[in-house]
Amino acid sequence: MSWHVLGAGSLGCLWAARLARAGVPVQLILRDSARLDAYQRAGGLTLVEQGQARHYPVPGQTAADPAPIQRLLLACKAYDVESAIAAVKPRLAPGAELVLLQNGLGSQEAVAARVPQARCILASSTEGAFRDGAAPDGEWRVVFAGHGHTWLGDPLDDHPPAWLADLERSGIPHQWSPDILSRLWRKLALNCAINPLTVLYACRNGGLSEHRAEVATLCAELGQLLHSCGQPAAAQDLYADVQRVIQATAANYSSMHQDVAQGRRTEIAYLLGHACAAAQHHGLALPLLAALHERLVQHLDACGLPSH
Ligand code: NAD
Ligand code: KPL
Repeated sequence: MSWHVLGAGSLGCLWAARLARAGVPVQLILRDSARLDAYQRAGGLTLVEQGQARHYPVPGQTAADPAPIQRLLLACKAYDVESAIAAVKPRLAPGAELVLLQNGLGSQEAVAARVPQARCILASSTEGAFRDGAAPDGEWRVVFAGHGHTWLGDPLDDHPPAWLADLERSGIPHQWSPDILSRLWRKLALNCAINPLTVLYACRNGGLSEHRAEVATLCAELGQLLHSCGQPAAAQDLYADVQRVIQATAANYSSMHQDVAQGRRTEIAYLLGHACAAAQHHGLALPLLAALHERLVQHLDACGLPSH
């Protein structure tokens, strides 16, 4: 049974290349026929691992292809998933399974509401990849930059799917997680405590060690939020973990910093925006978090980037 990967970007290509090289059938779904033509001219995708580039002629198609989809990896940005899933919805086979590989929260619920007939499996990944814009075939050339792990789970059904064997065979480090929502909330809290401040202070992650008090107050508010949202495990030792991540990634720019620096849309609505909306929903006053959101919105507006 074939995998379909919708979103031939960094993570989508990283998954497609590893599935293909393990002999697992996989197809990439490109945005439109112009993108499909460009992809076919490149003859497939290239994955660069430890400086070694290898080519994988993974077949491509558009959403208009008539073949039914049984197993879909949705690997686009959180703000694109609703339109992406709408485009392939008529193709979903009965009992189709979707893997939602988005950062933050909110987009997963929106997808599940659009395709109630499908099983939605949520994923949280610490793997890192980026497209090599400098190369001539940069669109389809992905650099595997950070080895990590992917947790997968289904809040509605804790039975692991049989296709986890495909991931095993493909060398995609993963674990079935009965507490996937807790993992996604924890990652969201880490990203809210670090990423916006790195944008506003125009610094690397390590630069936040000069703003310890602000980070500590943010973590305290995020902890309150996690408790109110029924995620106490995600709140445990949050500040210590944030400090650990700041130190371990001190030389890096956060993903949000990179997005803003490169004039790309951020996933603010699914990170800080989602956190503030959840606080409001629970009638919780979190003044620092709200002020941070407001400052970030103003900053993105000033940069001419979407702020919601
Ligand atoms: P990306 O921007 O590199 O790739 C997304 C791709 O989806 C793009 O090629 C885009 O053209 C395509 N797309 C969007 N809408 C589409 C549609 N309707 N039809 C077909 N294609 C469509 O994004 P990414 O970096 O791979 O990130 C995907 C998700 O994974 C994000 O939520 C991100 O936060 C998360 N994530 C990324 C990394 C990473 O290292 N890149 C790590 C962890 C988590
Ligand atoms: O995930 C991250 C990101 O940059 O998006 C870290 C490194 C944890 C910072 O929040």
